[in-house]
Amino acid sequence: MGNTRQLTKEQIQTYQRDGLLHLPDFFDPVELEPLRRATREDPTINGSLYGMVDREDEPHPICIWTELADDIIGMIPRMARMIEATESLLGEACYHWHSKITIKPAWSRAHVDWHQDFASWYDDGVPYPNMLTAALALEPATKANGCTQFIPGSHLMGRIDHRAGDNGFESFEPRLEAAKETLGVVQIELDVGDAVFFHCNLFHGSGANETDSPRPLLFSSYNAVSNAPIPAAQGPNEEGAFMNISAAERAYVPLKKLSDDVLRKKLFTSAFHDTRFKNPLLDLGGTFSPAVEL
Ligand SMILES: O=C(O)CCC(=O)C(=O)O
Ligand SMILES: [Fe+2]
Repeated sequence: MGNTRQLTKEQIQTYQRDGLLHLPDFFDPVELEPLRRATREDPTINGSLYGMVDREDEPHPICIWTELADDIIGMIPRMARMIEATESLLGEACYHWHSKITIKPAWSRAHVDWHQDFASWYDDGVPYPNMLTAALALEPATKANGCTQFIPGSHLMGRIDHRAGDNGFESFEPRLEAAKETLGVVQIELDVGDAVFFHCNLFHGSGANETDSPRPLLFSSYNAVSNAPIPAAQGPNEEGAFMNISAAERAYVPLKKLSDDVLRKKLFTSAFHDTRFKNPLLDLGGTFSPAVEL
């Protein structure tokens, strides 16, 4: 069974215009049920969650991995529909960059502050903003539980410097506010199995969870094969450094595509027990808080 979900020309044009493409029913909830159940039973994801702190110091739990094991979370990023949709949008072959599960706990005030993912990937030495992320819902993501929000079209603003320059001047906030004003914010609600693919320069973030159940999302990020990092161009990458991700893990490694029926056929070893998650270097400072218990 090959890819059951080829993107149309119109969908590719939508992604190019908006920097995002919402794909309802990208996975059948039946395929995701074992991962959904495992995440409900062990919301610590095998004790691998760390808090990414927002501006108010509230920890937003995430776990991150680069190597793809034969468990469900190592197989999903290799499935034909994921890779082929990504390659249609990037316009060339892709490789896996990293994947994450972010869990917004019940009644959590933690935000994911507005950001562009390419801000940190640029500091990994990546030359072109030809990268994207696919977000996949393991439980419904709603306005009430803090679904991810986006500023459609903001990827066309390019990468916006989020650090003050030599003269102490920083234009991130005014540019972000102008983008919100002129382009508007969309909150993308997702049902189980729905996906949203988004460009690495698209502004996004998410708000509080005002419900009594957690909001887990699986994010898989990909780079174009021709766009592997330039080692000499690496900068001070907060995310990569804190999460202890090496240059070798960012380099191009061929991605072996799996058939689209691996979840239906239950060909996985476990839900997430074979993945080697990254552990943050907590001594580097305040971006991550220690392991989060849910
Ligand atoms: O969990 C979310 O809503 C967004 C997470 C995100 O954008 C990130 O981890 O880069
Ligand atoms: Fe992000």
